[in-house]
Amino acid sequence: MKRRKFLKNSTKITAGLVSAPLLASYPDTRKIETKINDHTVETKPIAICTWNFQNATAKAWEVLKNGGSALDAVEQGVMVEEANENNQTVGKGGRPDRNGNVTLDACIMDKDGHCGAVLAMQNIAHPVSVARKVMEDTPHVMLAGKGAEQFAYEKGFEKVNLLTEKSKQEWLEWKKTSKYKPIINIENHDTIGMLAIDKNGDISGACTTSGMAYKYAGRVGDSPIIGAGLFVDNEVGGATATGVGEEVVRTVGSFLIVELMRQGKSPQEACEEGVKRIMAKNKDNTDFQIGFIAMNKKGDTGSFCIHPGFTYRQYSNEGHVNNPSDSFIKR
Ligand code: SD4
Repeated sequence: MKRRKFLKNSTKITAGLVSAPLLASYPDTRKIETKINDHTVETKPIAICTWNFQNATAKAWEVLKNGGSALDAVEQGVMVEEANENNQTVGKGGRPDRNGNVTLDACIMDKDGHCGAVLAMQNIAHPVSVARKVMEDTPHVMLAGKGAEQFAYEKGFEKVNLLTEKSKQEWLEWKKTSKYKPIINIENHDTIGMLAIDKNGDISGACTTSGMAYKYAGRVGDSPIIGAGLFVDNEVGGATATGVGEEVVRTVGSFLIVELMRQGKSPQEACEEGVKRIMAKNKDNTDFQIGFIAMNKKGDTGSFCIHPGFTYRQYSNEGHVNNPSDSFIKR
C-alpha cells in the first residue's frame, strides 16, 4: 500500500480490527522470570517496532520463537527494512542528502548496556550489522562517515550503490525548488526502531534510518544516538523513536522514557511524558511528527506521538497487531 494511503487509513485502524490469528505457540512454556535487584519479575517474549513493519517484526519474532536472543532478533528484524528498497527512509532505497548521497545512521544496544553505532555511512546496505560489529569488535561506540565505511569493508561488507533510480529521480525533482520542509507522517518517517525481549527475559533494541530526506551533507539525527533514538536498560525496559531527530536529541528522548519507567511509569505514561517534554520546548511549533514506542521488563508496551497517524507493530505469543498510537494533537 502506498505510504500516503496507508497513513490516511491508519487513523481508522483499531487494535481489534487488525489483530491477526494466534501465532504458533512460543516453544518454551515455562514462566519466564528475571531478577531485578532483589525481586523477581515475570516477563514475556515480544518484539515491537515503529510503524507497521509487519515483515520486520515477523522476522524478529521468528528468531525469538526459535530460542534466539533479543539482540539477534532486533538486528535481523530491522535488516528486513534495510533491504526493502520501497522504504525510502531506511537502507538501500533511502532518500539522499541534498548532494545526492544516501547516508545511513544506525545503532544497536544489548542487555548489558553494550552499544554500537554508525553515523552518516555511505555504500553499505546493512548499517545495523556494522553497528553491531562496532559494539562487539572495537573498543568504541560510534564510527562516522568514511571511517565507518572503511571499517565495514574490513569486516567483509560489500560496497553497494544505495541510491535507487526512484530516489534519484525524486531528488532531482526536489532540486528544482530545493525546499526543505519535512511533511508530517509522509516522506521522512519510515525509520525503524525495534525492541525485543527473549526467552531469558533479556531486552535489546536497534534503530536504523537514512535520516531526513535532502538533509545537509553530514547531518545526523537521533536514530544512531544512544539515549536519543534508542535506549535499553535491561533492568527497566527500552524505548526508541521515529520522527524529526533534532527534537528527539534535544530531550534525549529514549533515555528519558526509560528513566521515567524506572521511576514507576508504565511504557504508555512514559511515552506520553516524553512527547509532552518535547512539546513544552515547542510551544509555537507543532508542525512536525515524532513517535515513541517503549516496553518494560514485563513486556508491557506503549506509544505516543505528536500527530495522529503513527502506529507500531507488535508480535508476541498472543498474536500480532498493529497498534494505533494516541497523539498529543488530536486532529
Ligand atoms: C532522523 N529520526 O534522522 C530520523 C528520521 C525518521 O522516519 O525517524 N524517519 O531524524
